[in-house]
Amino acid sequence: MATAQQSLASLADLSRGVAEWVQSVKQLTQPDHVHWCAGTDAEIEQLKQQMVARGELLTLNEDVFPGCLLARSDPSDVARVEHLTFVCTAKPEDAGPNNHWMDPSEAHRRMRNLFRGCMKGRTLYVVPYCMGPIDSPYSRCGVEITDSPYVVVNMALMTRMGRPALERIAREGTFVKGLHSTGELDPERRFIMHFPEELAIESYGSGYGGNALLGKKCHALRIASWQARSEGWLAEHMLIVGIQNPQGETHYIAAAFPSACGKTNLAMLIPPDSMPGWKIFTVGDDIAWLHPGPDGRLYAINPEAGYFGVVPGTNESTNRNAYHMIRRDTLFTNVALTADRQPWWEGRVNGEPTIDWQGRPFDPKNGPAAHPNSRFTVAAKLNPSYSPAAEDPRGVPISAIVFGGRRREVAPLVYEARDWAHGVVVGASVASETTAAATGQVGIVRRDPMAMKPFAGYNFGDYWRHWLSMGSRLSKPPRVFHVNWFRRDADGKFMWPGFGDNLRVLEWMLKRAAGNADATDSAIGALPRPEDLNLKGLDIAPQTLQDLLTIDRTAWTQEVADMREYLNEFGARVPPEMRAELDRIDKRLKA
Ligand code: SAT
Ligand code: MN
Repeated sequence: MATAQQSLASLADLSRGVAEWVQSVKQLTQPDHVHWCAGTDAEIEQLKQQMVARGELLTLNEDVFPGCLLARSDPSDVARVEHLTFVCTAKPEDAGPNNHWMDPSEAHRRMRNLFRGCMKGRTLYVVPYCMGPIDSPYSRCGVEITDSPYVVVNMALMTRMGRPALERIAREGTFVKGLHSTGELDPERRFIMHFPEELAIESYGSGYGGNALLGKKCHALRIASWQARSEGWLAEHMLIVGIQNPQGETHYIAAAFPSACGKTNLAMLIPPDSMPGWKIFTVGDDIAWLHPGPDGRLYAINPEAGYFGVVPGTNESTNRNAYHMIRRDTLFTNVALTADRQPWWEGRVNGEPTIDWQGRPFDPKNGPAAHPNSRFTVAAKLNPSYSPAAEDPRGVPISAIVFGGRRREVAPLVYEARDWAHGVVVGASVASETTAAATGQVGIVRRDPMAMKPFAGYNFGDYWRHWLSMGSRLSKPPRVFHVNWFRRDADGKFMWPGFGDNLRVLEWMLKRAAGNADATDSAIGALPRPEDLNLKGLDIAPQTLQDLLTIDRTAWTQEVADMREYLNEFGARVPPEMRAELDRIDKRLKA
């Protein structure tokens, strides 16, 4: 205890700004104890053991899943809550129609009422963290105050957490303030508030990932996107992956897809047997911070240090890397259990569930055994395809940016934007079927520009303008592509095999970027012809491939009209260049 107290005192001494803020939060929330997280393995181990002793974490089969634990959330608290997530800027139009807005003083007043006395009987944890390599000029720090040890354990996996982060904060004198309490887990008393002008986040009433691990979506996307706009960079919902060809050259791609649309799988892709010599290196699976580099290229860092991935569907053939990675030292949330206490999920292939995600005897009448948004939290370093470049403070140079959504129709397998400005319109027109990652109906197609609909911390009109302006800061901008792995045929079957075979599409992109792959020019951009793709060893009917690579003029004319209408929601803030791009596409569709 004495050493814990000493370490507490010396950590607090590191940053007066943090200590003062902790003091004021302590007065408001009235915890029984305060614990400053140093971020050591021993500290996290002890925390886990306390949670196991209290029944808040369950141990799993140590022979098969060593070091793994299971958390079960409240059944009403299993996903992000977009309807309860607010961006609180002084002017409502700065948050834009893409966000829910609340006046900052009203939001603070409400949150103060919720936080008042909420930590009585609990421990207040001070969690200093760094988003990005600790020595990167692109990294940014924050401090999360939380009363959830589950959040602490997750933050220790997902960020560079503890003393080094606090030391950096002391040096820089600035940090993002995130205040979180699980409260009563009452959906009626749940809010996720962002104050970008104050670099502050207040979250109450949920313990779920994106609502509660404030370094992730709240800081690294909503607050960071706001900062990035004023500082000349981009904070994006993108995986970063290095692709090494058989000649030994590695090129990096950043790709934006909505939640639960396969970012983790693409980031850890296993090349098909028919593509020997190809290797994949994962830099990140969810978030990219992108900066213009000294050579006029765009450089990316992954602000995170771990993965918070969707479990169902993970198996030896869909994602072998992830399947092996989550065999040890992994925190599972809301999966089912087998009779011998192994975690189980739909699509695991092996084993049978006996206990469902809510701890009840499994009965198919109650729905799936694992929650469709059940998650694994695991350190990125355990990924067999983890790239050492993820630690490079300069980041990695990006050759191609890829946008994609989950769409049964309209969008072809892949197409390439004409130039950067067209690429911005391609990104802005991403549409996707909703998934279990957010509360609400699943399978509804909605616009999700740059896969940032739930995460852009400011008005999309201004965001697109910022994206356009980034083009002029880059003498060698990445090529921009759009993909759709989820096209279905008339029988509802997926037309493209996806997973490892997506590498064939990535290969074409990299060849385009290097100037040595062909394509046909279409109204919406450049499409590969079947012969432009590496199809060796791929079992696909020629007609299916043809259909995947053809655009339907009528459907696309409608798509452009829909897009125009969508842009109108943002009124005068939409850069005129975007409407001009749509006019150009329209004209070509009609020609
Ligand atoms: O809940 S998270 O936002 O962390 C995961 C996701 O929805 O992408
Ligand atoms: Mn995500």
